[in-house]
Amino acid sequence: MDRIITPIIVKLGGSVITIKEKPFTPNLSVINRLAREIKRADRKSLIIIHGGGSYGHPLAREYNIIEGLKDQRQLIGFSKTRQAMMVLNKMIVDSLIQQNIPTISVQPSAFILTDQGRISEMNISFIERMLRINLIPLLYGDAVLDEKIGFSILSGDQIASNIAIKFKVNQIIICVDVDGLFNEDPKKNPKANIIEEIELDALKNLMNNLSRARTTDVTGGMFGKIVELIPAVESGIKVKIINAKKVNRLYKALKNEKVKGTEIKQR
Ligand code: IP8
Repeated sequence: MDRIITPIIVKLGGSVITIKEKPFTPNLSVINRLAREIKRADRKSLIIIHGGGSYGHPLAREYNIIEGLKDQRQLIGFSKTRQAMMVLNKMIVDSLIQQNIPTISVQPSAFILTDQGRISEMNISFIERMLRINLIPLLYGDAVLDEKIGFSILSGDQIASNIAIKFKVNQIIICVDVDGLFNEDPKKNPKANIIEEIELDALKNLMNNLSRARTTDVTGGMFGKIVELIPAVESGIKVKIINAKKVNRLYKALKNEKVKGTEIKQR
């Protein structure tokens, strides 16, 4: 069997692929454009992971899935959250297949188990086999079974970080709806500057400025993202945060061309 080419991981944030303020509303024009950019970039070895956006998060919040099973009434919420993610996932697979990208949807809740929200079991051999024959695995943040608390929410960022470490990837591209990390909260201070490059130590200091409160994500928005990505950066993986709502940024990042955004490096 062929040797595996080191993949790049692309995380498509929920704020990019859905309209965050409108429950269950996909941003189809963006999804389709991103599929075209991925096609044009023509990378053979790629793992794509998407977030929950206005599909997974409202239900996860309504039924408090992240805190685990405390009340039987949450069960239907667990089902609905998983189902909503599959509905969103289908639109993204359809769009990628439309571009002739050989995408295979991989349901995280069917092969990943958590222990109080942290990945405890994950069999990546299927993903590895897909990569060996140039299939593109597509995963997503999901409602998953949990060893201790029954179930929980697993963010796409935690999946991205874990898989990146397991496959020793060189780079994770994080697609969000802002231009990158800023030295201050740009929503509070419009004069805030974008940080083009940051090392891990400086990032840890900056973490205090990343607002936790305003987010609609049960998994913590930008703050939660960074926390999840730190282990990947610590193991030498480059993380690039870009605004994928802007045309061609994902394409350029995939082609390793210079693109506006924030690059997080170990040192
Ligand atoms: O948007 C969360 O994934 P994320 C998925 O990557 C659900 O944090 C089900 C809310």
